Amino acid sequence: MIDRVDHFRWMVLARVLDERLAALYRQDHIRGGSVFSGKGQEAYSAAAALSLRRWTAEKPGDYFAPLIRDSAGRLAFGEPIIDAVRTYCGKRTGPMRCRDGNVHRGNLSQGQLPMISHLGASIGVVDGLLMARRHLGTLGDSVGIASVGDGAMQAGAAHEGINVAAVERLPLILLVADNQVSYSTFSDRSYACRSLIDRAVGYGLGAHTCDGTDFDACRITVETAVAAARAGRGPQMVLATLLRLAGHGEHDDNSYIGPELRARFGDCLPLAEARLTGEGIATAAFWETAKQQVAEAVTQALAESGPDVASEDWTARSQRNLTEFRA
Ligand SMILES: Cc1ncc(C[n+]2csc(CCOP(=O)(O)OP(=O)(O)O)c2C)c(N)n1
Repeated sequence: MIDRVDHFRWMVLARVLDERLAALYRQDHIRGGSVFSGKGQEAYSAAAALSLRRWTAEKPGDYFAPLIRDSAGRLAFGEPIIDAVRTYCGKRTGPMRCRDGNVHRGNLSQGQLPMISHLGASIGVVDGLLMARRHLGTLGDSVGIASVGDGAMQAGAAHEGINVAAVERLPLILLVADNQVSYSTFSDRSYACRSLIDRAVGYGLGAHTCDGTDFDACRITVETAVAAARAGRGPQMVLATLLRLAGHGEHDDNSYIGPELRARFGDCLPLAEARLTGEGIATAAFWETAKQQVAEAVTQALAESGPDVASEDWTARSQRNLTEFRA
């Protein structure tokens, strides 16, 4: 079972990191495109990653295909803070060594997929990894999470990926965050069914829903879905309902989100903090530690250099030992 205070700790770290990255964007330190915030989605994202098994030297673990709102999940699944800062700031020491910017980073050897597209393409990639491991006889009870938004659920790639997972009974958890808006298109212009969870029946997926602003509900729901997939009960869909609390990216001021929508949804972080504080659990130290960890990563990354275009050989990351670039 996930420790709920630990869950909160990852939420805080993600919020602090996202806010610092947004500040770096405004200070013109970002080289890899825009900055994308997971503000409001930390509870759901961290719950997902904490339900997964990390990889060890001896044993492969689960897969996590995060999206642009998944800072919390990335961190909770083991991504070093500095990997995010180095990638966003275009440092050759970053995990993608400047071949990819901002959110297009990952580490396959840790089961964390580099994001290829926000619009559903990662579902088929997780399917493929799970099928490959099944064919090799190394899948065991591993599972994979593919994270998507309400907009991505309308894309053809998502349909194909979900259908294959269902037909092959893959241990996939389709993690859907309906945050009411895809870029600036509201959900009522994205789909006409009552709720996206209705689609689970049509595809043949297990169905789970939660209030994405309630960190306890997120944790319990995602853990249940992951346990079902791990136990061989086929692919599971989880739908969290919440509101995107930032712009699509930092270039977008989010002004099209009206007061009614804002009034309908809370922010998972203060809600979780109030609950913990009410139970006598002190939270201030989590903020202090997170700010210090993020500040250290930013100071280090900003002091590092970008790629030397003339000397880089641009071979794939998998073919080179990263440590030589960090020396
Ligand atoms: C094929 C394609 N079309 C359009 C885009 C631009 N785009 C990126 S994210 C996005 C909206 C995604 O919305 P949603 O899936 O709801 O996720 P959210 O951003 O709300 O987390 C769009 C239109 C893209 N990346 N790829």
